[in-house]
Amino acid sequence: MRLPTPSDPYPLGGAPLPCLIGGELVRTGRTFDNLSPVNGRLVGTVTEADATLVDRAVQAARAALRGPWGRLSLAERCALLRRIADRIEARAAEFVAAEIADTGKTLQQASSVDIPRGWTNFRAYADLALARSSECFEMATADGRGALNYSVHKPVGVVAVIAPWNLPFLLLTWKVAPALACGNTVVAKPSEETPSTAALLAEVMQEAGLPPGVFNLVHGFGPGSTGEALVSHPDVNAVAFTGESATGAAIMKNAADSVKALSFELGGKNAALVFADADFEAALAGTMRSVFSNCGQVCLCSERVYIERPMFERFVEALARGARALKIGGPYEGADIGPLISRTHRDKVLSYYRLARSEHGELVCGGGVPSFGDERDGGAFIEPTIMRGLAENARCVKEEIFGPVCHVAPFESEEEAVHLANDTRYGLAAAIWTSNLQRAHRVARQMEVGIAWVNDWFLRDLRTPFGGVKLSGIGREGGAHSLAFCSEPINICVKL
Ligand code: NAD
Ligand code: 6OD
Repeated sequence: MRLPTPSDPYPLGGAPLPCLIGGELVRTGRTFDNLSPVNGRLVGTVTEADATLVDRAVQAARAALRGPWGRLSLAERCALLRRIADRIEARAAEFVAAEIADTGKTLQQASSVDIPRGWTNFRAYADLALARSSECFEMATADGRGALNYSVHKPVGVVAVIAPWNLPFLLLTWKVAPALACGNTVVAKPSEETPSTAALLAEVMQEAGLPPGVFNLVHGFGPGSTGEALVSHPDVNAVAFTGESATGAAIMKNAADSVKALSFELGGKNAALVFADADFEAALAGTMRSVFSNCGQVCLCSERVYIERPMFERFVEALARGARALKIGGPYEGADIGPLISRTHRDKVLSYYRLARSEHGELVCGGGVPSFGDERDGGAFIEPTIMRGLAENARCVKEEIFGPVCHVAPFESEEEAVHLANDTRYGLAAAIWTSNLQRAHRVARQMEVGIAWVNDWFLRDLRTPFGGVKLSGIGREGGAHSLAFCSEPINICVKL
């Protein structure tokens, strides 16, 4: 893959980013600004879709269900998905540059995780949809001739896809790909913070030859704006949403009147459990990654790190050394972590750093804002931070912060470790570090989460169930789970 350089122009410069509705690029004059979190400068302006435009997008998606798209065979649809993947890969440098422009994330993160996962999502769901089988049950009947039940998968209809800003392209395509693979049409809304890779995806959809109206893109905000209009639209059949738990609750209310199918991937307050028998270096490197990757802005990040007492002080010292050594900087500077997504989000994370002090915690390292003496001081950079000494019911230990921060605490026994990990209203992911195989299996199955990693973190096989329990979500995505959400099975019972 050719990597972009800082001198590459923003790939979508010029007119405001348009919405894509029924195959037409639409600009209305109603726009909002997209600011760079690296320096606060304007990246570009974006067309905001109001309720009228959202309605047009939904109607275009409905109409496309009855058009050529609805008549394509599964193999033809999957060939289109592969063409989309190929076009993304061919334009990878633009996608990486666009993701970086919106988020400020490091070149390494965008080019090795975010964008490759985008094209992989399309290929994976093309493979999965083609390999899917359907159920068949033979039954006995009173006349002795029997009957055959078999199921056929039909599309759900119009699927609304709403994505957050932390892994914008990865998470948007993660939901768009299975929806299209199953023959649905889509109205996608990226986060207002990160419109650019979605805008490039709209171009790619057209290049790949997707019929008009199959993929529609609306930009805008959530409450009282594009997002709310989309999820309450009566002609949207299903909503696939990733974002905050509170937003999931709001969407649920607005989707209730038309009883839409919902798939929610929500927030987390994930625990890492480091047992004293763990490989120290592997656990340390893994925990550095699980706390600080993407500047802590991954729903799976470990914000609570529990370490078995005999290893506690040594592990905390090493973790703090690692955190202090992280290079903070702009996307093209070879930094380990970039900025948070915005000044507003930084204010929220800093408020937790202050709260930790007032909750009688100690900041082992970090807690502030770095100073560069250049334009990056206008950005949203923040110091990686480790807290200790907080009570288990402190807000910093209970609430999702979504920054480069964790609280560390010791545990005395396996039972206590399990109790601490599960003592939260969230239930997304856990990371368990141990060299005791029996303990690994025993502890993992006691985790009240959707995803438990043993001796690794964020190792993904796209066929596996992905999602959370409690406040962390509804349903599972990944593999057969996404295909099931995106399809309506119809059982056909044939009397023989
Ligand atoms: P957010 O909930 O603020 O916004 C997500 C999306 O929802 C955006 O596109 C936003 O415009 C839209 N939105 C907001 N209010 C809406 C409403 N009332 N109706 C319809 N749409 C609305 O989340 P965020 O701040 O963009 O992302 C960070 C959050 O996402 C964190 O809580 C993180 O844990 C979570 N997240 C979860 C997962 C997961 O897989 N479980 C993955 C990534 C992020
Ligand atoms: O890897 C994935 O499929 C996925 N949904 C990751 C989510 C990360 C949260 O920020």
